[in-house]
Order: sequence, then C-alpha cells, then structure tokens
Amino acid sequence: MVDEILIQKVADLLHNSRHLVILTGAGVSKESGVPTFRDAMDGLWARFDPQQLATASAFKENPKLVWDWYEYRRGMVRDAKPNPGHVALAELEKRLPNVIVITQNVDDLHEQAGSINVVHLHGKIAQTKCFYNCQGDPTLVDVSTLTWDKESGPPPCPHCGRWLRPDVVWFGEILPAEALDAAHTASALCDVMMVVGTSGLVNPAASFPLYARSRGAQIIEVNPQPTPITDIAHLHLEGPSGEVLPRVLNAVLERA
Ligand code: BV8
Repeated sequence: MVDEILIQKVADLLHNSRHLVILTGAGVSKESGVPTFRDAMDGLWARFDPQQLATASAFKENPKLVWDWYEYRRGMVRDAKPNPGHVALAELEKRLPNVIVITQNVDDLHEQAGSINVVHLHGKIAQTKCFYNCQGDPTLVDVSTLTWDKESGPPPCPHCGRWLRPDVVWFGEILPAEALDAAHTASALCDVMMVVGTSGLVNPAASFPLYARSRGAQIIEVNPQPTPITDIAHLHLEGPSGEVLPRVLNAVLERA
C-alpha cells in the first residue's frame, strides 16, 4: 500500500500544477482486463513475440496471422470497461486548469472514462486503414460495411483492392506527426508529468519524461514495478493505478 505521505505530496504537485501531462501505457488498462502489451501473449498467441508481430514485415509475410492477432485483441478491448484509474484521470482533467493525456495505448478506455484531451501516440486498434493509404494518409475504412472471406485474411481495401490493416503504429514505423508534435510541445511546456503504467521501453514515448524533466517539470510515476523512468522520477507511487489514482484524486479534491 502506498504511503499516505507520498499520496499527499503528489496531490500538492497536481493541485498546484498549471500544465499537467499524463503519459500512460498498457498498465493503466490492466485492471480493465486488457492484458499489457508484453503479457498479452497467452493461449494460442503465447509462442509469438508481440514486438515481432507488431511490424509491417510480419504483416507482409503473413497478413492473416497478424490480422487475426489484432481481431483477438480487438475482442478483448471491446469487452473492456474503464477502471477506477481511468475515471480518476478523467476527473483530474475536469478539476485542474490544463491537463492532457498522452497515451501509448491503442484502446479507447480514456475516452470512455470521460477524458477529452487525449493524444494517441500509437494509433487506435478499433480503426482500420488501407495498408497503402491509397486515398491519403490515413485512408480509414469502416470494416463493418464490408463482407469478405475471413479465412482468406484481412479484408481488401474497397478503393484499391489491396490489404486493409489496423490503424496502429508498428515497430519501425514513424508516429503520426500531429500526435508527436502535440506530445513534444506538451512535454516542453508542462510543469508536472505523471507517468502511469508504462515499462518505459518503447521510443520515442519513453523519451518524453526525461525531456520534460530537462525542461524543469516535476516527474511522478505510478507503477507497481520500478522501470527506467523510476530513476528520473521525483516521486514514485509503487502500486496499481486502479487503486493509487483514486486516492490521489481524493487528496486533490480535499484541496479544492
Ligand atoms: C519509431 C502499437 C522512428 C501496436 C506499439 C530499430 C528500427 C526501427 C525502430 C527502432 C529500432 N530500434 C529501436 C527502435 C525504436 C522502436 C523501439 O522503441 N523499440 C524498442 C522496443 C527497442 N520504436 C519504434 O519503432 C517506434 N517508431 O521509432 O519511428 C523510426 C522509424 C524507422 C526506423 C527508425 C526509427 C514505433 C513504436 C510504436 C510501436 N507500437 N503499439 C500494437 O499495440 O500492437 S508499442 C506497444 O508498446 C504498445 O503501444 C504499448 O503501449 C507500448 C509500450 O508498452 P507499455 O505500454 O509500457 O506496456 P508494457 O506491457 O511494456 O508495460 C506495462 C507496464 O505496466 C509495466 O511497467 C507494468 O509494471 C505496468 N503495470 C502492470 N500492471 C499495472 C501497471 N501499471 C499500473 N497499474 C497496474 N495495475
């Protein structure tokens, strides 16, 4: 259980923040039943490495395998609901002057919980686009309007007939320019950054806390485990976000 003194210190920082960035990773969705990126591989997917599957080369080599993996993950996200951690973050956005959520997650649980100002660095698993963006980047397609032989793999693009793919950023692909700019600007301007539920292994997302700190921001980390970000955090709340964040929110509300 995180020490109450730490909770109060974090609440002071958040209550007095003028520009708060909340950087989240898969850990914030864990208590919604969505496995984290690195432990998503159970059952028939256990023999695959997510880092290998989440690549354009894996998709080109075996489009059906990669498409089916995302269908499996979409199913888990579809059944998930926001947990008290997501809800607490959305409430902080309502109560504090300037809050932005920058997420590595491809689910929409922040939005479902009520967060408005959300930037998705790695795309959205519920969206599908033409692999070649034949009508412009991104060429989004509503798959629910399509019928195709699911045994054959991904649906064909209705415009060019080639593959459709999940609208997510794969390893080796550049992040959406707009999202990257928003994250960079917010990290430069914030006076507090709270990093929740990320292993801090994936770049460029993992570089934002150090950048924010170099610009004078106070860094808070919420994670049951130590990560490479723990070393640069001013405060580390060692616990699950679904338990810790509601306690932090309550302490902030006491200061209102
Ligand atoms: C890029 C979408 C420029 C897909 C994801 C060689 C060639 C090319 C690039 C590279 C290269 N070498 C390195 C790179 C850069 C590479 C990278 O960082 N690789 C690392 C892994 C070595 N990055 C890229 O390729 C990026 N693009 O650099 O473009 C470029 C382009 C070409 C050539 C050169 C450079 C693109 C990265 C985006 C990859 N896509 N997702 C999909 O989801 O399928 S990343 C994927 O990992 C997920 O989005 C996930 O969010 C993200 C990060 O993982 P985490 O969120 O941290 O999740 P994880 O499971 O790791 O950890 C969970 C954490 O939660 C743990 O700490 C755990 O303790 C904690 N936790 C558990 N329970 C709880 C909890 N916390 C709180 N509460 C709990 N209850």
